[in-house]
Amino acid sequence: MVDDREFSLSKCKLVRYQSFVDPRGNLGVVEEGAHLPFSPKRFYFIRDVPPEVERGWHAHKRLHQFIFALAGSVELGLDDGRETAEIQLRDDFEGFYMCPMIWRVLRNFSPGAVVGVLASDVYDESDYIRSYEAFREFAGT
Ligand code: T46
Repeated sequence: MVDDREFSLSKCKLVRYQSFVDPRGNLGVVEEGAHLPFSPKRFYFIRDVPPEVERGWHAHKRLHQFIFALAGSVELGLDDGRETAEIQLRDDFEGFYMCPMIWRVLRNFSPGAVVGVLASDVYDESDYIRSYEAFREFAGT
């Protein structure tokens, strides 16, 4: 069981990251310290999601992540075992810092959406909690 006061939705936040927009196009910057409260060790992205498909349906025990729409938009359904929230991310230089122990569902990917994720650690299946009941038990809620 983890200390649920340590990781809750109140610890997550929308973060506006740096942008440089000029006639040549747009350049976005996500940097440790300035925008991320963790050191990223991994980047992955999700694209070509068919309409109506939902991804996620899990939580992480220890992983911190920063999720942002590189193109299009996506909705995040979030649950810390006590509270729920819905957040829409768009390709507007704003991403979502997600602390550990948040159950998440990604849904309503817009056509052509590309979702980028910076993660605090390398891939580790044992960090996933893929059953909601187990998540609530682990969270002690
Ligand atoms: C998350 C949401 C936002 C790897 O082998 N390495 C990786 O780094 C990742 C992220 C995935 N995989 C494999 C594991 C599965 O066989 O790729 C396959 C699809 O992963 P998953 O079903 O977990 O995908 P999503 O979109 O449901 O979840 C992903 C991340 O796994 C998860 O950490 O928070 O995106």
